[in-house]
Amino acid sequence: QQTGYQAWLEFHPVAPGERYDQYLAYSRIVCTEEDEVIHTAAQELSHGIGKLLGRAISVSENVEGGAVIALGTFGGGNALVDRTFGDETRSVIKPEGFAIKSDPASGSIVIGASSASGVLYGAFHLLRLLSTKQAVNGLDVIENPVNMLRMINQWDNIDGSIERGYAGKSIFFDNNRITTDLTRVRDYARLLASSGLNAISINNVNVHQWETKFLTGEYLPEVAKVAGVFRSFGIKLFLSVNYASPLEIGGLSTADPLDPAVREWWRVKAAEVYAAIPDFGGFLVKADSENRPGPFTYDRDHADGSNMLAEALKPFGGIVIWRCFVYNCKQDWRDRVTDRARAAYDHFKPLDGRFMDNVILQVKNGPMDFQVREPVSPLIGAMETTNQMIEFQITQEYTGQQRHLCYLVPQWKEVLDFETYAKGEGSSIKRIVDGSLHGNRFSGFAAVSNIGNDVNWTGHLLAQANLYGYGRLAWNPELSAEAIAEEWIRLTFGGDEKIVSVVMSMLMESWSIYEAYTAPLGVGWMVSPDHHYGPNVDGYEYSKWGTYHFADCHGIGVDRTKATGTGYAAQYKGANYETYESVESCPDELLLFFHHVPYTHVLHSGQTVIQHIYNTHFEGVERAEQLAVEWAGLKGSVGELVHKHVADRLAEQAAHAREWRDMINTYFFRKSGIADALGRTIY
Ligand code: GCW
Repeated sequence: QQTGYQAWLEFHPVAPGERYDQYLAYSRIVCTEEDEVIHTAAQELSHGIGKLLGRAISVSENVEGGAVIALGTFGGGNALVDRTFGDETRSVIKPEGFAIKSDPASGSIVIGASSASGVLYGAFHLLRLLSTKQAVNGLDVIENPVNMLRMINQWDNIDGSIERGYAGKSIFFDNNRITTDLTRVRDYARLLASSGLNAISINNVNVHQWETKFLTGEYLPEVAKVAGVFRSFGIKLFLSVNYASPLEIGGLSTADPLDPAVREWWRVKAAEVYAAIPDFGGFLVKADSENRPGPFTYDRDHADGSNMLAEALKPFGGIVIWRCFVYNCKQDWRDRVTDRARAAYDHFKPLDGRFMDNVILQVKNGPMDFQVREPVSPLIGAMETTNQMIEFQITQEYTGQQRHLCYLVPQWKEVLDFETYAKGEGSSIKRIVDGSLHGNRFSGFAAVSNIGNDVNWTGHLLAQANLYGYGRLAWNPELSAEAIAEEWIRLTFGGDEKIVSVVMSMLMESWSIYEAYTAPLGVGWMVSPDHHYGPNVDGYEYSKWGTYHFADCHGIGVDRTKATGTGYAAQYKGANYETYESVESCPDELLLFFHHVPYTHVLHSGQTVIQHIYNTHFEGVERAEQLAVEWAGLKGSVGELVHKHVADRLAEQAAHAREWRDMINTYFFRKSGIADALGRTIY
């Protein structure tokens, strides 16, 4: 039962009449270079086209004769590539970019790039055109990735569990060993490369005892094998490392970043890692965060800590990716001054200018933690001389855990398009994380993966759209959420227009539906503690995690204004600060993130806060039920097993949405004593 295993690389056969004859014209794939990644590209073309046409297409070195698909690097020896692309094209292709052009003389399609990975991305691009049945005569494509680092973070543990994983166990680790059969890892590498990604860290940022040993001879040879699999798809391997490694595996008595013995230990360690993996990417570090060790223990700061690692990696071209998810996770709920939302900015902004140029700060998209709705992190863009990358969460920790449908690309798009005013107008988040605004040496995207060893990778089949969409967006943040969804649907389900339109509307509505029946108006949390699935309005209200809504009988929300609150709003620049500071101009969807207001406060929508809560929760459930109805209409159009699988998830979602609705509505009815204007049932 391989349902969904091929994901967007299913290559549904092209029917005669659907350009079958046009595609059939290409007699072979011409590849003349001896390079692992280019060979991968040729094999992928041969495999994909073979499946599309239902007949084998061979790979050959013979450039002459007939219409072919040729691929290679500029000046790499493939005569068709060299003949097709002149200096003008070559000069606009960046290291991982590619060009695809039809050669009118021979009728061939030629893929050219300046690097082997560019060739691979070009091959996957062509396959995407073919699988979505597009015309491929007269092609003239030029593509360059907008972001340099396009990375996936696994939160996988050596025992096979996955922190915040909702799709089975790890494909990398099992029973305290690195998996020896790497077939599935290879299939994952294909999925990642075909969506445009180029980097992966394979272990959880919470690095526990056994994973700390990945840096030792006990595990390095196995890690190197995994790196080898990813290498053939142009993907660089990184490891999450434990800041206290010198203590835990080095026999030192300190991990103080300014201690010469500690620095020396990391230098030697880096050399060992590079001896095993010459193209190793670098270290990903969660330090002084949620009880993980870090430089604070030694009264040092995050610049000291990250620079020490950067110095060790520098001779080998490695980088340090240092996470900014640093806050007080032992807060007293009675403390009304400390505000978790402020923490990343308060910790890191003063350090601007102190980081080595091979350090990148990885900042979560919002100031809290991947809630269904948060403002954009004010730290992104606020450090002019520091490399930054953004972190998204593909795994749906707070957005339905892949039991509910929540297509996250629209949320990410909103974040990327957000105007920060970091350097005046034109300072959107996407221009900061692509490195262009501040002229950074390194920058890009990272995201927490949503895959596990479930047959369909992501638990909910439709959650594959988030993984695919993340890769496509990292390649080009200008792509629309709809365009990405349409590609994904066509690649996954084939070209049936009814499927395209139904699934498209389901995906595009899903984030707003999930938001409607869960935590209202940007307030967040209200989930069951620890596992974070399902409603619990006060679950985090009297906890140590800095996650409060302050609902009482009069009103709700967190006053984060400068005038009367925690001052968080003042971390934003220019018009953003003014917009959020004022209760009049603050957008409805973020009102309770920035302000504490009475239940009778009237929103821009014209509704009171309490009536908004009731309305969205009743409507949210109806809309969730509607998703199931829409999907039911596809019975017979999609495979039976897939249909049942998704139908089951949607039924569970609708039932669970009712639970959310009734708990939230009842809670606020009891707190406020205000009845629903429409007299619907509240308990
Ligand atoms: O979202 C929280 C999660 C933790 C996670 C942490 C982080 C890996 O609940 O499970 O730890 O964020 O991002 O470090």
